Amino acid sequence: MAGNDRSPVTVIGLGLMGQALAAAFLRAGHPTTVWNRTPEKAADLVREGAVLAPTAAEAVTASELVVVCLTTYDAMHEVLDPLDGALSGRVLANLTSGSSEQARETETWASERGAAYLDGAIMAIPAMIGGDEAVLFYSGSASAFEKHEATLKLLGGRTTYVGEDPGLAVLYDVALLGVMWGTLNSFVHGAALLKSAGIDATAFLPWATSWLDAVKLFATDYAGQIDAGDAKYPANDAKLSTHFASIEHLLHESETQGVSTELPAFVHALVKRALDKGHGDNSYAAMIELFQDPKAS
Ligand code: FVH
Repeated sequence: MAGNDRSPVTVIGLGLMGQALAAAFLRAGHPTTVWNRTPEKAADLVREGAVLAPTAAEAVTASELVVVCLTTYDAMHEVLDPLDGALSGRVLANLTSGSSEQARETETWASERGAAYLDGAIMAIPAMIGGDEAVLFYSGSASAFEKHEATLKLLGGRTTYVGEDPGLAVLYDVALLGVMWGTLNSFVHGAALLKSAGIDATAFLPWATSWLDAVKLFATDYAGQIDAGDAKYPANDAKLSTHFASIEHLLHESETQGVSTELPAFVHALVKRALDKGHGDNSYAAMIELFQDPKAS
């Protein structure tokens, strides 16, 4: 029986994340088999009821659903390549971080061994696993996800299947990380500007976070404009030329306040390119054309 309330699960890899994954399955009452290169790391899980398989092959054959969480895809191949026949009929849910290219290659590799493949990306730290806010993306075999959805959702309340292309989970993951770094860099740069005038970052924080609500509204409009695909980008809120003038202010203030200009100079150069391409009267969504055409940069 697979995919029912208490179907067996195997977890390969008991690092910080793998242990959290196995613990979540155990808490929900799933018979959980674990394997780790260093078996001592299974001690707590075994006390909680997990079965420690003596070999990776025995771990894999203990359950239809095999969750893998290792450092790299190379490590995954080191562990699973020698098993071959054992993988047949299994659903491999690989939560190891890698590239979309590796995810696609691994789907081919798994299907050659008779296994269905799901590539997953975890947008959470171990302490969040099993919680309502933990986001996990899966892509690959739709039927495998459907069959094991209830079990996989035990790892995070915001577990989402994003499509058949196994590379998609990784792409969602890195795109969201990009949003995080873009936002954090801007926040820290803004904090540096205010610090230069004696204002604490904690005083800036509520303004920064409420400003993100406004940014959410802008992005909502831009997402529709990008998807329309008609290159119209109506400036419903502000023209790119208006943005450009404000970016020049940010650049100027950074210079005069003795704060690094690296970040605003980068944004300035990007937006300048869009203006040079004739997008001055468009919305900020027109910037998509720069990112979609790296050769033109
Ligand atoms: N920890 C986190 O917050 C993040 C969140 C987002 C995504 N990740 C990814 O999860 C993968 C594992 O991360 P981790 O935090 O569990 O990492 P470690 O604690 O360092 O555990 C690594 C496990 O991999 C095993 N391992 C490594 N190389 C090999 C190998 N050649 N053969 C067999 N096993 C290998 C290692 O085994 P051992 O050292 O205990 O014997 C651990 O089980 C990772 O892709 C993150 O990016 C986590």
